[in-house]
Amino acid sequence: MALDGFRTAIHHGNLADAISIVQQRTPQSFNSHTLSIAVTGESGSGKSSLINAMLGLHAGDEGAAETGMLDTMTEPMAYPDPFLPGITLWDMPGMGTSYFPLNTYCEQLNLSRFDFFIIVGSQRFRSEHARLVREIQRMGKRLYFVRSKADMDLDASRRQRPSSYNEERILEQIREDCRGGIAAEGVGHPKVFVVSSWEPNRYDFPLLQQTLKAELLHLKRHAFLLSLPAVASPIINEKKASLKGKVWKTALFSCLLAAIPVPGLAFLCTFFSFRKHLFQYYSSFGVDDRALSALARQVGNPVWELTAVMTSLGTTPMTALKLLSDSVGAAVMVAEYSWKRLPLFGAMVSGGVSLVTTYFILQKCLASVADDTQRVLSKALEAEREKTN
Ligand SMILES: Nc1nc2c(ncn2[C@@H]2O[C@H](COP(=O)(O)OP(=O)(O)O)[C@@H](O)[C@H]2O)c(=O)[nH]1
Ligand SMILES: [Mg+2]
Repeated sequence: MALDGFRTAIHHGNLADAISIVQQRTPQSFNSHTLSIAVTGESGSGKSSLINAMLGLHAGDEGAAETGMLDTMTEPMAYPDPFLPGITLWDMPGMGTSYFPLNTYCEQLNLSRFDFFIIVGSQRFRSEHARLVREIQRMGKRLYFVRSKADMDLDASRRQRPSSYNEERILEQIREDCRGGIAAEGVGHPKVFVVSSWEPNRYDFPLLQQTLKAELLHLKRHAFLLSLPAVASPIINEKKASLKGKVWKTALFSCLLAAIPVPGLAFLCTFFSFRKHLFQYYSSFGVDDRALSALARQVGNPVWELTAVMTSLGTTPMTALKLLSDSVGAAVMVAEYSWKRLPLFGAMVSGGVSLVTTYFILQKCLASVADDTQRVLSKALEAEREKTN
C-alpha cells in the first residue's frame, strides 16, 4: 500500500522518498477513493434542488433531497452520486440562518472534513460568498461556484427588455460577476457554472457535470495530497516523544560535566553535547541541509521555498546554538565565579544551571524541529498539488 510506504519514509526521516512514493501514484489509482463534496451556500439558494438535478431526481422522488421555502436542516445529508461513482454530495444546512449564523457557519459544520466544495448562490456574488471562498482557500481546498436559478434571471430580463433580450449575453454577465468576486479572493481561473436545476439540459448544467467528471481523478488526488500531513503527524509526534525520552539523559550528562571545576569547561561541554543532539534531531526528522536539498530536487522547486517555512529556530542549527550561548553562557559565568569562593556550592550551581537549561532548551529545539518537519512536508505536498492545478 502506498500509504504504508509513505509512513515508513516519514518514520525514517526520508521526506524525499515520501514525496517520490506520492508522485509515483497513477491517476487511476485514485479511482477507489471517495470525494466528499459539500454543496453549500445561503439558505434557499437552491442547494438541495441542485443535488436532486445532479442525481437525476425530482423534488418529492424517493431518495431526493428535501427542498422548499423552509430550511430546517440541522445536519449535512449524504447523497452518493449514481452517475459518478466515488462521489458523495453533501447537502449542507443554509448559511446565515438562526441555527447557522454567518460568523460560526464554517466551525459549526466543521467544513474542513469535506474534500471539495460547490458554493450555490442564487443572486449576485455577495460578501458571504466571498467569506466562504476565503475559508475554502485557507484550507487549501478547491471549489466550483454554481449560480442557480438562471431561468428566473432570464425570465425577468425577457419581461423587462423584450426587444434587446440576449440569453447568452445575460448568462455571460452573470458568469463575469461571479468570476470577478471569486478571483478577488485570490482564486486563479475560477470555475463558474450558471444553471437552472429545473432545466438540467440547458445553460451550464451539462458543462458542470462534464467538468466534474473530467476533473474527478485530479480532484481526488488533490484531496489525497491534502490528507497526507495528517497521516504524517502521528509518526512525527511519535518520533518526537521517543527523542524527548532521551533529553533528560543528555541534560544529566551536561550537569555532571558542568560540576567539574575547570573554568570554561562546563560551557564548552554543554555547547558540544547540545550541538551534537541538535544535529541529530535535524537529521533524524529529515530536515538537515542534505535531506532538504534532496527533497527540493524531488519536488523540483528551489530549496529556499522549503526552508522559508522553517520558522521556529531559523533554517540552520547555528541560530539555536546562539540561543544556547546567550542563555547558558551568562548563567555558567556566574556559577564559575562562585567556584573561587565556595567550590562545592559552585559545582552544584554550575551543574544545576546546566541541567535545567540543557533540558529545557533541548526540549524546545526538539519540538521546533518536529514542527518544522510538519511544515516542510506540507509545503512539499502543496508544491505537488500546484503542479497539477
Ligand atoms: N426557478 C427556480 N427555482 C429554483 C431553482 N432551484 C431551486 N429553486 C427553488 O428555490 C427554493 C429553494 O430551493 P432549495 O433547493 O430548497 O434551496 P436550499 O435551501 O439551498 O436547499 C425552492 O422553492 C426551489 O423550488 C431553479 O433553478 N430555478
Ligand atoms: Mg436545502
